[in-house]
Order: sequence, then C-alpha cells, then structure tokens
Amino acid sequence: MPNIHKRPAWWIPNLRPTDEAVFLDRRRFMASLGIGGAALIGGISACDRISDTSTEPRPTTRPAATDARSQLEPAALTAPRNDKYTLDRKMTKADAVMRYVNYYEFDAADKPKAVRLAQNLTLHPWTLSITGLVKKPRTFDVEELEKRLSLEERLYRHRCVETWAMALPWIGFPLRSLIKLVEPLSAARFVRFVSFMRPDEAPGQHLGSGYPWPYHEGLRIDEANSEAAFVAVGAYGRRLAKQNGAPIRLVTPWKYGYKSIKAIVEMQFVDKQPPTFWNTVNAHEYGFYSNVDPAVPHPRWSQAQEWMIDGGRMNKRDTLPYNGYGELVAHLYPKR
Ligand SMILES: Nc1nc2c(c(=O)[nH]1)N[C@H]1C(S)=C(S)[C@@H](COP(=O)(O)O)O[C@H]1N2
Ligand SMILES: [Mo]
Repeated sequence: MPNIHKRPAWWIPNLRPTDEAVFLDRRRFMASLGIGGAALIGGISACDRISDTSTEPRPTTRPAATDARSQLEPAALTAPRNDKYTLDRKMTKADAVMRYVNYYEFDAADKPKAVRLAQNLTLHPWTLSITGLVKKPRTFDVEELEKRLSLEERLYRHRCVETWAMALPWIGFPLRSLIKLVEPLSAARFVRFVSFMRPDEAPGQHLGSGYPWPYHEGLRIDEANSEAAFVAVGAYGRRLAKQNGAPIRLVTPWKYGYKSIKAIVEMQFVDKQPPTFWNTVNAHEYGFYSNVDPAVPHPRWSQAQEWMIDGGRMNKRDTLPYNGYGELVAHLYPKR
C-alpha cells in the first residue's frame, strides 16, 4: 500500500485563518504544553532579535507532495543503548519533541509552522563533506557513514537558551569517531559546521530574511573530540524527523541548543575560530562557547531555571552548570 500514508501524531494540519476549529485545536495543543499566548510570545522571541511575535495562524502553502509525504513517519532505526548516559528526569514525550522545535530555515517564530514547512526538505540524496585541514577529506553518503560507524542510543538532556528543555533518546555516534576517519592535521584547531542552503525549500532563507544563511556553527577541536559531543541520525527508535534535523545533526548537550546544528552538509577543519550564526546575528547575546551556565544570565532573562516542554512553563527546575555534563567537559574550560 505504497500510496497510503498515515499522519503521525505530531503532524499539524495546514491552518487557514478562517478555520476556527483548527485554530482552537492548535490552542489546545499549546495549552497541553503549558504555554498560553503571552508565554509563547516570550518563548519564541528569545533566540531571535528579528522576531515575529504573532501567535495567529497564517495561511501557508501545502508541503510538496512527494518527499514530504514519504517522510512523514520516519523509518524505524534502533541501536543498543549506551548505559553510561542516564537521565535525572523522565524522558520527554516524543510527540512534544517533534512539535516544539526551533528551525529558523522554515519559520523563525511559529513552531507549528516550522514543523509543517520542514516536511518540504528533500533528504535524498544527502551527503556530508569533510573538508579543510584533514589528511583524508571525504564526502560521505549519510547512510553509508552510519554503516561504517556503530550506532548507539544515548539519553541526553537538551537546554535551549530560551529556557525550555527536554530529555530524549538520540541515536547516532560520537563525533570523535567521525573525526578519526578523516585524520585532522595538527594545524586544525576548530571545526566549522554548515547546514543546507535551499531557499526554494526553506522559506526562511529567502533574501531579506536578515539572517546570515546557511546556518553555521563551530566547536574547538578538543570540544569536538570530547566524548559528550554526539552526531544524531535518529531519535525515539526512528530516523530523525525532518523538523528535528534529519538526516544528520550535531548534539552538544552541555551547550545551549543553538550550537546543536541541524541538517549538516559540511564539516570544515580550520585553524581559526569560525564565525557562528547566532553570534553574527547578535554577538552581545550569543557567544561562541555558549556553555549552559545558571550563573550567567542572558542579557534579557535569567538562566537560573528551565522548564520541560511536556511539563509546562510553570514547572521550573534549576539549571545545572554545563547542563549536568560537567564531569565530561569541565576540564576543557578555565575553572568557573
Ligand atoms: N540548521 C538549524 N539548526 C538548528 C536551529 C536552526 O534554526 N537551524 N535551531 C537551534 C536551536 S535554537 C535549538 S534549541 C535546537 C532545537 O532542536 P529541536 O528543534 O530538534 O528541538 O536546534 C538548533 N539547531
Ligand atoms: Mo534554542
């Protein structure tokens, strides 16, 4: 039954401004996440200097039929769990993780809309090029890469700079296993990560958006080689959903979420600290390192506490230094 596609639970139907039933439905969904209209405005504008704070549903075009439909429900993908990485809280429901996303290429302000529009991203073919200061520059097909590196499941917490958090089972491999394959030269001191550039599929990338596309990030080489740095190709026993960064994304759980770049197409080994997307947008608010630190407030809000996306905005927990991963990474930085 190749033409029958069941929509997954996180799928949000296209909204028309006049369709009140759909609008109410969406409000109920927002309420179920514990975020009312006013709270939502605070949440969405946070990463965002050029923010659109409208919470009204706006008309959109339907996702292109072909790839979008076939990818609605990502294929199963399982890997043995690495028991070293445990959680101090319940795992976030998959449904919440798949609906509550930040993906500026698709929409900078409206999370449900970003989820919907992300279904337009074509995933096949997808290659990851490793360039720059390495002995063995390579372009990998992502699925071929998965076969070369053994996949594992890791339970990790995620902390967005906007104060929302989640805890989820990623599937992937340590970043350092990939780095080993290309043999960096000793001159390589940083790794630059670049996401895709396709304004035809990603409306947020249109000229005039004011953002320095494509999304780009960076790590110092010792950070990249830290055991905590992970590359995800799946989550919750499936391949990554498009809105969560399919087919391949970075996961750096001790740093604010924007360092965990989605949909990577290139990794370049360089000798100087590379510019990063959010630092370029607003250097005053978003640094290169961006390690989670409850003691250092964002210029516009405190970072002392956080809230889980399926537990409600009112249910606050204390933020942990390095998001709780200090044992693995604190040695990389000057003493706090
Ligand atoms: N390419 C790309 N990667 C990105 C982003 C983005 O907008 N584009 N947003 C970042 C931010 S701010 C966060 S919090 C995480 C969110 O990941 P999730 O949407 O899968 O929860 O992705 C990060 N990676
Ligand atoms: Mo974020």
